[in-house]
Amino acid sequence: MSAQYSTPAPRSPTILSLAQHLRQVERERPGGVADDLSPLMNQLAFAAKVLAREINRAALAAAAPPQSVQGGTNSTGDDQTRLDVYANQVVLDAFHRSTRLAGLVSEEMDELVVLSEGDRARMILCIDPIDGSSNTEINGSLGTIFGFYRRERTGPGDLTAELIEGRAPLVAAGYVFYGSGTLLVYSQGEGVRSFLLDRELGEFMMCHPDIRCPEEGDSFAANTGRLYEWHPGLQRYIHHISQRDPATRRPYSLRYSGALVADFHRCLLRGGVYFYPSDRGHAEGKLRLFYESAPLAFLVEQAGGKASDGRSPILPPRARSIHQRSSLVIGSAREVELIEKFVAEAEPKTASAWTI
Ligand code: FBP
Repeated sequence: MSAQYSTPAPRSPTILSLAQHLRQVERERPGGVADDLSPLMNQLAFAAKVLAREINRAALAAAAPPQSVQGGTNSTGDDQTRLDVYANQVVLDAFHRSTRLAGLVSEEMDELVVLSEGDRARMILCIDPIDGSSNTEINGSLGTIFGFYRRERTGPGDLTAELIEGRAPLVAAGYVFYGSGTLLVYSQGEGVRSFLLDRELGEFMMCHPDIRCPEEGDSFAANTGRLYEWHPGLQRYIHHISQRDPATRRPYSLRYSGALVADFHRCLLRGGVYFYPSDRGHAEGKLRLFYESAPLAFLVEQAGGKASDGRSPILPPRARSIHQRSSLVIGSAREVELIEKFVAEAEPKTASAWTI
């Protein structure tokens, strides 16, 4: 006798792929950002799958010198690894037939590349194809960081000027974290979600439907090797969080992986703070506004956290060039505020003395 199957009551699906989620948002918000974003996010997810496969074997490739560093130096003076160059090409290939993308800015390319002047090309993608490049050869965590900036109109125009003058606001952002699993975390302005790459299905599957960043934390991520080149307020902050006081969760633990994406992901899920201030080697900070600091600031604010340059909010990005650097303090709201308080209290009377 065959099994009797009763008709189950309709309920929201627990198994949801990224593609299904994007279609769902399109249906819920027709005619908005989602229409442009869905095909672009699917193309980005495809590029991430290709990179995840390559990154899986990056340590092996790097074991055969001199292949590892073949890239030379990028426009912001950083070494380019073979993987940086390869990843940049994967991203270009993934979007080169896109009718929705007007232009692309990458850490690995000097200038913005115009892709389409068509009447549906409203978005500009700013991307760091490989974040944490120094981890490539040691099988460490790596990431990809991206932001979609939406133009006021379509058609020919000076896209670089539109970005720098703030005429193309950030409307969606995220990162891919190549760690023990491959996670894609993103927001299009209605909360933060994560999707885990199921290699058997070849699909990004919903993992966290609504990520909230804890208000407080007990860990920090920073390259303390540069402590004595930092703003005095930051030096006093490190002293403060190193004192024992269980009531205020001190001493904090240091968790620094060499990859912003990995350290930020920990702060986003567990609470804590990541910061990269200016130092002797990086007068304006190290991280680039349009494809590192601003996209992560968009995400953390969507999740209830905060992001600043130690004094003022990162968003909206204020820049003179597409590769503009900024100091970054990001993570749990209370922890970012604590750093801002130490900086403000230590500001020398003559404001020009220290950059943060
Ligand atoms: P890349 O995008 O060139 O990798 O630079 C960013 C980054 O690697 C971050 O991921 C990381 O947090 C930081 O720089 C590490 O810098 P440092 O080695 O100076 O601590």
